[in-house]
Amino acid sequence: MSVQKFFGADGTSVERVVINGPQGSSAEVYLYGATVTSWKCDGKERLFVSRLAKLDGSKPVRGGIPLVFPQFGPGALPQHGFARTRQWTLLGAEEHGQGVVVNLQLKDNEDTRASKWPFKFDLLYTIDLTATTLSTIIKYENVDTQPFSFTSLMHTYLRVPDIAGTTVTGLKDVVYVDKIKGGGDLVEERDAVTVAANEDRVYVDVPGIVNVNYGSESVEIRRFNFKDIVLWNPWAEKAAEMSDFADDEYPQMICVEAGTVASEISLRPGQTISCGQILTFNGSASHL
Ligand code: TA6
Repeated sequence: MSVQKFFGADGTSVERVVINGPQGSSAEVYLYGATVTSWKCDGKERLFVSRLAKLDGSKPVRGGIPLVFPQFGPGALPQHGFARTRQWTLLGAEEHGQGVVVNLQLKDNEDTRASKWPFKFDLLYTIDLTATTLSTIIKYENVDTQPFSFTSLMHTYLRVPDIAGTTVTGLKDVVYVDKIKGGGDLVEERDAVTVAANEDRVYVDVPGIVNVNYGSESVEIRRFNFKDIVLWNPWAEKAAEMSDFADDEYPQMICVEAGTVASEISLRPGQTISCGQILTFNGSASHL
């Protein structure tokens, strides 16, 4: 088990770290946006990153786990907020009995304080890799003198062998908002949700564990203090509109994103909350 640092062109600042965990597991994190860009376990890559993704800090990474904070979607700030386009600080890394943990930090700076969300904050991001799990938890702290509210999400791009053979379970009877069809609240009727077109849905207050299943394998998404799940696939039409996403890639990915976006998280000065997810790869898919 180890953690390797890779430096940027200037040779002094860390650009990304590679975490080598037990049983051949590994993960890669770019300090730009604290974006996890790779998670390998059981010998395969489990996250999707477009082959056209920008990894030079010129725009958010098209793939992996971009972090959405303090605003989900469009709004007063740029789409999905500023956390995914900021340089985070590597605080350190350490091994523990089952794996390796890496800590990163983002604090407000002159730019964020000049933005439409000018509050003082401190985010501590803990990424923990074990043989079959990747845990990503953020501790949000209000270091301002004012209360503040925000929405946040882990915009996870999962790699799948084929979207046609992929299902998402754990969403039955959950209220959702269809951002494409518009209209009011709907209720999911399917045990196993399939994707066969451009989908963009916000499932609200999802009670339990969600699984993404393909063949005999699955990735379990266990949320921690996050209420909602966003499900997205651009399909052909939206893929064609994105310069950092190749037209033929949409069948190999599905975004199943843990967050609190249908309501806001509010923190008083000095208050903190920890939210995140634990992704578990399951080779036997015994839950199906
Ligand atoms: O999370 C789904 C979503 O909000 C979609 O509406 C789509 O815009 C996607 O995120 C990608 O957003 P981006 O700003 O990364 O192009």
